[in-house]
Amino acid sequence: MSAVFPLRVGTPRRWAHLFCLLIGLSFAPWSSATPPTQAPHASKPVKAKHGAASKGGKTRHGKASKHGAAATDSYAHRSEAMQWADEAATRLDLPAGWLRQTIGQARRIPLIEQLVLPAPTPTAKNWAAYRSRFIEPRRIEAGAAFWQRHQATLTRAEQTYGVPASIIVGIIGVETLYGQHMGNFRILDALATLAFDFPPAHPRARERQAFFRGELDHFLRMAQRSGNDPQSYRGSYAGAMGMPQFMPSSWSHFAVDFDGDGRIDLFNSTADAIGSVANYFKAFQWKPGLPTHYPVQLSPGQTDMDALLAPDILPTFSVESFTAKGAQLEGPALQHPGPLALIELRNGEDPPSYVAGTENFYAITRYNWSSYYAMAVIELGQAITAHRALSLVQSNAR
Ligand SMILES: [Ca+2]
Repeated sequence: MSAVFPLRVGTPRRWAHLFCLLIGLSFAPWSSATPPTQAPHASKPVKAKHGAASKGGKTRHGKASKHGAAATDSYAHRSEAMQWADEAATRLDLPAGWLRQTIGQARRIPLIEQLVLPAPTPTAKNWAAYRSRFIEPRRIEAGAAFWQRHQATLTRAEQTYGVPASIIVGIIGVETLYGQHMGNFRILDALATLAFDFPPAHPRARERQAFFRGELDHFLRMAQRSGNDPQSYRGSYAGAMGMPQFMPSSWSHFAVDFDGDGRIDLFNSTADAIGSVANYFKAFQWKPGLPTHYPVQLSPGQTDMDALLAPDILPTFSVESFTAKGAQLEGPALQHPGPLALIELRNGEDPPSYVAGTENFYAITRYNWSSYYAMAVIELGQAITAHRALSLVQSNAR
């Protein structure tokens, strides 16, 4: 799985573009009209977004099709793609005829080539604005209903993997609004486009193209193994799939059959989605019982901000060194056993927000490499927990 790669602060939507240029990630995960999709990834960060499919597009031939592809954009007509298919059949030990046929069915989607490029004009980071997109009544209510409906499965996941229900519910809520927005691009088209036609204008085009060729490998293997039609899979423009928006490599490495029906289905089995999210965090060193973060007070002029922010979000400081640098903690935080990071969340023109992030905060950023994303997941989970408690009080009062 991914090498530890400490980030500066997170990267809400278009801001992510500039940030990605700096640190070598490729995608801006968020669109203003839609929830962020990210993708748990096996070796490189990938962020995707939902709803981009609705933008549609026209082909260069002037004939519009759903995602801007025309029949002539089929990879059946591309000799290098078919050559890749022949090599992949040997490398992956898959039937050559099946693989040639599958790649021949893939279509190049020009819209996706645009979507992976960094935004020309980055926007100022704003946690308050970002937060308001996810900590919202309809998502909280949908999350409470999801929790209620799948309470036994969530409890079993917590017992099995040590990951609290609130985090799992927060992830699936931020990712796809509990399965309501799983993306509508054909995964085969998306991965083929990014594997064979990754835009050279991207600052890390070569590396990203190699990454997507690896994801296409994983996708082909899982589709062939499942017996499903590879064209039937749909998801984000970057190839993220199902309720938790797993990339194919994450599906291969971390997805689990949590309803025991003998197969893994992150599209239709909520239990498989819940178990897979929990298993992902267990794999990324989630520590059962450890808080994700604590409040922190910073005194102007008395805090060594440069030193505290230098490690980015990687938990580095003991409580003693954290407080010695002027970051004030209180209550349980003073007994925190592990390392801490100073998490800075910018608020546009207003002063930034800060928390002391633990190793579990960091674990959430392994799902999507953004502290804004992690904080939204945590706060959505907290808001749903509070909503459930209030509902319980109200029902007891009746
Ligand atoms: Ca299953």
